[in-house]
Amino acid sequence: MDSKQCLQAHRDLIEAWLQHAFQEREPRGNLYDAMCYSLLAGGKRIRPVLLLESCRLCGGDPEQVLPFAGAIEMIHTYSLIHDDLPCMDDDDLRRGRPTNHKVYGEAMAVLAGDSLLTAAFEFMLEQRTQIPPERTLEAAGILARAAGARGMVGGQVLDMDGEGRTLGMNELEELQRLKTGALIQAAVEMGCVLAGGTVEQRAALCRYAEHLGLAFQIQDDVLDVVGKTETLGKTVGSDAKSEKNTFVTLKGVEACGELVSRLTAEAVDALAPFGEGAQALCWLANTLATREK
Ligand code: GRG
Repeated sequence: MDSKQCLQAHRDLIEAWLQHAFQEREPRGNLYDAMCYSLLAGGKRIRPVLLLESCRLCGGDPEQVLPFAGAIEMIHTYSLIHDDLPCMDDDDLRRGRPTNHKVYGEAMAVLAGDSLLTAAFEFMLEQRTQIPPERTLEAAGILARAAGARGMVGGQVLDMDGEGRTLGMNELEELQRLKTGALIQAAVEMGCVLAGGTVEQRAALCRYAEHLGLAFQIQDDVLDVVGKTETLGKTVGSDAKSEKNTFVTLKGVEACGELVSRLTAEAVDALAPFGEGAQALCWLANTLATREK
């Protein structure tokens, strides 16, 4: 199996697991529909794939850790639902479809996000797998920390605080390290911990994720600008959202491209201790760096 096939197999596993996650439903109005509307809307599934592949790389069985991979995608999805709300980014479209609140209303979108966040912990702690309890607890702790005030939510707050003023490169990196990077790093750490990986393996995966997370966000900023320029014929900085602090507003598209290449090379270097085994993670880093959406 080559790298692409290996990661596609992980993606198929997580898609199938997510499809069945909320099959048993209590009568709760359209809460479950709202949750599944966003969860099953066909995202790239980068975080669960990172978790499953890190687990495999450290000697674990990806199928055994599916509830953890599903949990991280649920938390990612909740963050997108809440981020799209009128009180935050006020977006109408996500993954090519109307945003959750446009379909189900604001109150239900808040609740769908809340339920996905709590369901994540329910699935991880249910213990239906063969994973030893101490590894389960450690993995759940990693995710809790990465998702909350010391991670993703904290990054969102720094982002809000930075609105209306120009952030420096260090401030922007710190913000993105939390907002986007924390979940990406949690994914690889959880995979390693669940597989019973070594301290050295965990450190190497963390270095990989740190560089990958930053490269991913910078590329996202570039695609945002390039997409807008191409579809609307607008120039950078010509609408309200372009006024946000991004790597492109700070450095320009060209410098961002160079930064993404450098960070991707560093992510790949970090995996040297794994040798040939890390091919799929290297392929993923290079693919994300050159992605067009
Ligand atoms: C509102 C609690 C709360 C947190 C918001 C992560 C976040 C913090 C907001 C999401 C908005 C955003 C543009 C974040 C930057 C990270 C990013 C590029 C998210 C999109 O992730 P992908 O590309 O999305 O993995 P898909 O759709 O493929 O899953």
